[in-house]
Amino acid sequence: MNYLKKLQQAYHKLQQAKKVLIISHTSPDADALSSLGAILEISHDLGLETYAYADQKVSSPHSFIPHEELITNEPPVNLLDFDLIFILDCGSLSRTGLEARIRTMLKATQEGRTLQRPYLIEFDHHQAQETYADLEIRLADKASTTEIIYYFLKTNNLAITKSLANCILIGLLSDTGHFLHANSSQKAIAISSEMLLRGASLPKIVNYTIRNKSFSALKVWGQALENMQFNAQTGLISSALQAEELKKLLPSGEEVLNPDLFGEIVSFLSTLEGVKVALFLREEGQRVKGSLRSTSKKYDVAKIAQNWGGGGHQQAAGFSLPGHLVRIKNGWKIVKT
Ligand SMILES: [Mn+2]
Repeated sequence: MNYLKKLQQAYHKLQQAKKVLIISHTSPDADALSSLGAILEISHDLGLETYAYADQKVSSPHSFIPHEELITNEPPVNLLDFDLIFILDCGSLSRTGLEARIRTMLKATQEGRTLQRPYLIEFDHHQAQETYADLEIRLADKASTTEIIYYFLKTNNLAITKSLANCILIGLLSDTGHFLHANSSQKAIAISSEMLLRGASLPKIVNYTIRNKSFSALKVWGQALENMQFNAQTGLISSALQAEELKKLLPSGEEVLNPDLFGEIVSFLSTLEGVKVALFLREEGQRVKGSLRSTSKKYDVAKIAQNWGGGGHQQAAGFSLPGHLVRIKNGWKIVKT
């Protein structure tokens, strides 16, 4: 089935539903949140009851994403209360924050212990890791999940309101690094232009996505640059921040960092001349989180991230490993705690 047919089927399922659970990935970025916002609006227009969830979502006092106030980090009580689950921009089940519960539910119906469960629809632009949804719309050549939502609206002849236009443009701008990354296709730029014609506000989005750094966040940038290492032979640039360093820069309770910050830092590292791959590591809780960028399609960082249980795109990927960081000569080592 081609993807336009699948998008029609997805809308058909949504029209039939009464109560829909909409999920995006843990520590949601702007594409994740604006995808949630868009599907929330479309569901409300159909008169559905909705529950929108993203694990570890921080509430932002300056929310600029339409309907963001309706997205919670409180997991839903019972998955079987819903007749439809929309999974957006997640890459894999492990990033939904509900992996164990969804697997248990799928197993229970497979084994006939539960007769009915919600229908699963997935919209995603990450490379495939596993197939679990009843209807999977995975388009790895699309710049953002909101680009897929644009095709969803078009194929089903749905009106693109000003707030939907803002959602689509926010996802496109943030996932293409404001049209600097290789995924800034002609189509992505054409859709963005159409969204402006439909009332999306570029200056407002740029203000929130670029001119959004706090004082402490810039201090974190400074320390990350201070710690950077470059190997001219391999073309690998790396930097890391230990929990101790982060704690010093962010006096307790002062603020929660924007989850996009570390992605922006690793993207900036990759701008050094001669870099092939950039790696940024940070300690968070009992884990080390890594972000990778590559400067050319020749170096597939999604494959590197997959080796460590993560995933992502060819030129931007991430992973998370249990352990902590130890400084060694010319770099860092991840040591099991
Ligand atoms: Mn995305």
